[in-house]
Amino acid sequence: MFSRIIVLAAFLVVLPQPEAYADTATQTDLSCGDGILGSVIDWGNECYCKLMNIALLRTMLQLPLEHTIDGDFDAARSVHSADINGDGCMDVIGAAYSADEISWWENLDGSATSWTKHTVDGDFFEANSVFSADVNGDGYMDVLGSAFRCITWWENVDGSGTIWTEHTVSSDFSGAVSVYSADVNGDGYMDVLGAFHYGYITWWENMDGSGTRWTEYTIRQYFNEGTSAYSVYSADVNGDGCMDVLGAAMCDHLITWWENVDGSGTSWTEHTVSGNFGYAESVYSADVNGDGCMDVLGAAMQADDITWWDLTAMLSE
Ligand SMILES: [Ca+2]
Ligand SMILES: [Ca+2]
Ligand SMILES: [Ca+2]
Ligand SMILES: [Ca+2]
Repeated sequence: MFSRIIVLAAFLVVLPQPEAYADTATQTDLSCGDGILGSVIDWGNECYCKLMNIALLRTMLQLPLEHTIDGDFDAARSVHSADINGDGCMDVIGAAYSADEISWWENLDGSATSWTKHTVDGDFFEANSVFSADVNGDGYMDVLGSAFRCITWWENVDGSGTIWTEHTVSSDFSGAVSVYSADVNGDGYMDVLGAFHYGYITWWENMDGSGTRWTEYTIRQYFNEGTSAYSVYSADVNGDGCMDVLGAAMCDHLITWWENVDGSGTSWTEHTVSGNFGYAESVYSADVNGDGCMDVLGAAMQADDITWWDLTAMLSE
C-alpha cells in the first residue's frame, strides 16, 4: 500500500499545473467525475480531473477490479472459459447446482465487460462440473457437463452456441463430480473423462469421432475410502507422447497420476503424488517451474493447501 501511495504522489506531482495547487500530500478523494485536467486548483473536499486520468491512475496503481458476469446463477459450482461461438472472443461457461443449469455467457465485444447469457441446458439435475472441447471434431466448440447421475456433452450444432443437441456419454453411475476431455488414446478423436464420487476414475473412448458411440474404460475403481474421487484431469505428465490421467481422491487425501503405458488407454500404472493431502478436492497439471516438464497441482479442502509437486524430481527418484 505504501508503494502505491508513492506512485500516486509522483503521478500528481508530474501532472501539468496551470495554477497554484494544493498540497498533494493531503489529497485523499480521487473518486469524483469529469472536470478540469490537472491537479486540484481550489482545494477542498473535491478534486478535479478527467475520467481518463482516473483510468490511468487505476492502471498505475494496479487496483484489483472484480467483474461479476452473473450474480444470480443459483449455487454456481463450476466455471470454464472457451470461445464458444468462434468469434475470436473468449466466453465463459458455468454449471449451477441448484439451478440444474449449464449456461454460457457471450463476451460481446471481447472486452469481458458486456455479456449475454445463453442456456445450454436448464434441466440438468444437480449440475456440478463443466468443460468445453470440440468433441465431434466439426470445428465448433461443444460443452461437456457432469451432474449427479450422468456425464453429458452438448453439440454446438451450427457454431453459434444457440442451438444445442444433447448426447449422453454415461448415465450408469451415480455421483459424477468432474468432467474433462482429451484425446486419451491418441487416435485424433476427443475422448471424455469423469470422476465419480463413489470411487471411479473413468474415460470413454469416442469410437468414431462423432461423439455418439462410446466405450467405457475404468482406470481406477474404488479408493480405500470408497466415496472419494473428486477431480480428474489429463495431460502427458511424463512426456512420452501418451496422454496420462490425474485424479484427486478426497477421503483418501490422495493425489495420483496414472501412466498410459502403451498410449492405448487400456493399461495404466498408478503413481502416487501425495497420500497425505488433506481432503484432496482438485488436481491439475502444468509446467509450473518452466523446466520443460509437466508438474502436478492440487487443492486440499481440509488442509487449506494449494500445492504443486515437481514431477521431474519425483520421476528421477
Ligand atoms: Ca466468443
Ligand atoms: Ca463440435
Ligand atoms: Ca481418442
Ligand atoms: Ca505420458
